[in-house]
Amino acid sequence: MSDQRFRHLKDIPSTHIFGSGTPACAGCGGLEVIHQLYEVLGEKTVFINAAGCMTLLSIYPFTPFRGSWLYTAMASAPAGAQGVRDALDILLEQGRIEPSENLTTVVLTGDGSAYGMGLSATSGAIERGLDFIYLCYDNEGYGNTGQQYSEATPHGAKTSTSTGPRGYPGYKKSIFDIWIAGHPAYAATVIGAEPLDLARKIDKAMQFKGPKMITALSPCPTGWGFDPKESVEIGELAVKTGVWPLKEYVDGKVIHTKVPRKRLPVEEYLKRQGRFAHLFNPSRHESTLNEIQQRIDRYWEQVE
Ligand SMILES: Cc1ncc(C[n+]2csc(CCOP(=O)(O)OP(=O)(O)O)c2C)c(N)n1
Ligand code: SF4
Repeated sequence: MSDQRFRHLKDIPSTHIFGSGTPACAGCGGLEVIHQLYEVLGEKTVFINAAGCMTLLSIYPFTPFRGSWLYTAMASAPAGAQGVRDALDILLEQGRIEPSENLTTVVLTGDGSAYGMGLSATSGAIERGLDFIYLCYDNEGYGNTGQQYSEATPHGAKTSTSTGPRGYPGYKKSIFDIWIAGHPAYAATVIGAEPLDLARKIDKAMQFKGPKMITALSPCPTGWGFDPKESVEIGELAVKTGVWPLKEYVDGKVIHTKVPRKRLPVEEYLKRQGRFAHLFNPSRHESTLNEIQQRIDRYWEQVE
């Protein structure tokens, strides 16, 4: 079982197969997650990458990936993954490649694609039972083009397109709930700051054939406004305040893999990030702060 493979942090491979020196920002939480996923999956993995920050990783002739990587338009990564999977299956069936040459097919996409532009292609891939892993690194905005809001942006956050005194007026939607409505083989939320939880989930996902959906909250120093060295701490606070529930969907059931029983006040998370600074200075926006806290409390009351 997966939990036996990764019992302790030291059980997680640390081969550094994901190359260093990428063009991504220092402290990028998305990069942290890709690194951890790649360690668990190994180099027999092909990435199908929707346009976003991570498409800058491979700039010919340089790439941090050991194997293949394909760049698609924002809306099309799951369709690209279908083509790659079909090609591999045909080659396998015709004996033109050995089973040992098979590749794990992974879609890599930001939240702009996952929650918005790519949702239709994703829904189709789930419906067709495509055998792939879908990884959304969720930096809660369109990072590559200057952190415009996306449907993953949290209430009250300032983005380059939500500049009013109260920040983004909308509410982050739950991509996890949207995915599980389609009954994928597996779905999970993860975060780089909880590497053991993440490794166990990737390992468990690999035991299923079909669509395996993973969404990772990805602290983004550039878009969220914090020092790159605080990236892991911000991720830990997202879990400890209950902002980012860690959970998985298996056999039609949702299980929380970590329940923060003594939750820290959400302010501990918000006040560390420039995108929420206007909620504290020059004066406190009590109604917005209360509303954010109440929504988190309501979520966990239903779980506990
Ligand atoms: C249809 C379309 N509209 C706009 C763009 C320009 N564009 C390139 S990357 C990007 C942002 C993508 O945001 P997200 O998916 O959240 O990934 P991130 O940049 O945060 O990694 C945009 C808008 C595009 N490539 N395609
Ligand atoms: S903008 Fe954010 S998500 Fe994009 S590379 Fe920089 S830190 Fe990573």
